[in-house]
This record gives sequence, structure tokens and C-alpha cells, in this order.
Amino acid sequence: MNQKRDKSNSPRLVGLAVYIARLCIPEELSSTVVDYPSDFEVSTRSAVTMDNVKVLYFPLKAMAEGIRLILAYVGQDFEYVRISEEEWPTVKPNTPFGQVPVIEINGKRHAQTSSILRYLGKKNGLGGKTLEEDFEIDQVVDFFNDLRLSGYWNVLELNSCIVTNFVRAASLHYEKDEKKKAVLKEELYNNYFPEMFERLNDIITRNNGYMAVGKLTWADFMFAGMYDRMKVMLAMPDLDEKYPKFKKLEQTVLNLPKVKEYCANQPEYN
Ligand SMILES: N[C@@H](CCC(=O)N[C@@H](CS)C(=O)NCC(=O)O)C(=O)O
Repeated sequence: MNQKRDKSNSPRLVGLAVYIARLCIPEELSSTVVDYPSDFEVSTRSAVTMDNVKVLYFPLKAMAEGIRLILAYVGQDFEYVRISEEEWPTVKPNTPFGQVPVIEINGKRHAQTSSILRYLGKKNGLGGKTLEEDFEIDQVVDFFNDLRLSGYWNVLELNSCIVTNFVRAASLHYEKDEKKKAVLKEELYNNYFPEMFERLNDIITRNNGYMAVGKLTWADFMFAGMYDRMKVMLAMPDLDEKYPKFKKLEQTVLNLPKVKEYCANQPEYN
């Protein structure tokens, strides 16, 4: 072997050293090692595969899809446990917060979509390289969640009492009263959404077509998994045309070879 060190290989050697160090560091400490070169990311994936992983959710893409996409991307085998309406009452008490998605790793169940994605992302080199980059990713994801879950205050009179009530924009999807729906839509669509979506568009533009830190991170899997469902829930089928960068980001993730292969073989659901 040539003992002379080629400078161009240095980042790779540093990556290798960190890789070996990670294998020797106990699991709970290894997640603190974040400062590794970007070309190290791919090689870490095989080091972090986990045994016996299950994703529990309803037979929908919705909130669990980003989790499934990131697992497919990093080559982590998992079982998708589709819970039917009839099964849910017995599953619910056995989840951390009475909600899904849940990821089960070696028999232990964990919840909250953003937390799950953040964990999987960091474990697989899809987080920030520094604490500050992680901060940026987190804040964009929080903003995206605000947008996705945005709503309005609604004043109701119930049994002669005035009640203020926070109604999620997503509930537009379920609103049966057409008149009420029209009023809500007007407020959200004229005042709220244009500004919020413009901001998201700017963020994606500034980050080379990604959500944060100018490269692919776990936040992009969150976006790609949620995007279609968000259009339906917020009743905004024209988002693709209004903001082509949204669709492009979704497609960037869906066209990653392992993700593409997973999507081509996954069962039909919404
Ligand atoms: N904050 C949670 C929200 C999860 C959530 O709202 N889950 C819904 C399905 S999308 C649920 O489990 N609903 C059934 C129930 O609450 O009984 C997350 O981000 O994962």
C-alpha cells in the first residue's frame, strides 16, 4: 500500500476514522457525533441499520409517509403495520400519546412525526453538520407544521355562551356546511396562505430547492411525504402551478433511486 497520503483523500480518511469511532462508541453517545464530512453520509448508512423496525399507521400516506420514505432511502428494512379503524381502539392505549404514526424499534414504541424523522435523519447523516444547521432544519420544519396545521379562531355561541374555538384549516376538508366553508376559505385563502406559502417558496429558493441548509435533509422527507396530503387537506389543488418549486422538491425526494423503488412497490393508498 502506498504510504504517501494523497491530500484529496483526507476527508474520506477523516470520514473513515469517524465511522470506526462511531462503531466503538455506545449507541446513546454516538448520536452526539455530528461534525463529519458530507461525503461520509452515504457510508454511515450501513452502520446504523436497526433490527426489527415497524411503522404503525392507518392505511394512508399522510403523516407516516415521510417516515417510510426516509427508511427506504437509508436502506432500513421495516414492516408497515396498517391499522384498521376496527383495530385502532386496541392499539391506541399502547402508543406513547394515543396517536400514530409510531415507530417501533426492537419492541420499543416512539411517536411524534417530526421527532421520528429528526431521529432517523440524524442517525443517517441527513441532519445538520453543526448544531446551528440542526437549528435551521428544526425551525423550517416547525414553520412547515404551522402552515400545514394553520387555522383560525372561530367564535361560536353554544347554549347561550360565547365560545372561541381554534379550528384547523385542515378541517375545511371535513366541513359539511357549504356556507361556513366559503367564509373560512375566503379568510384563509385571501389573507393567510398567500403570505405563508410565499415564505416557504423563498426558503426553498434560498436553499437550492431544499427545505434547509442548502442540501437534502430529513426535513425534505417530511415535506415530500406530506405535500400531496396537504394539498387535499387545505383544499389547494393548484399549489403545483402556483409554486412549481414545491412540486420539484417533492419529486427530488421521490426520484431518489431507493425511494423510487419503494414507491413503485408500495400498496395503493391515499
Ligand atoms: N403531533 C402528532 C400528531 C399525530 C396525529 O394527529 N395522529 C392522528 C392521525 S394523523 C391520530 O393518531 N389520530 C387518532 C386518534 O387521535 O385517536 C404527530 O406529529 O405525529
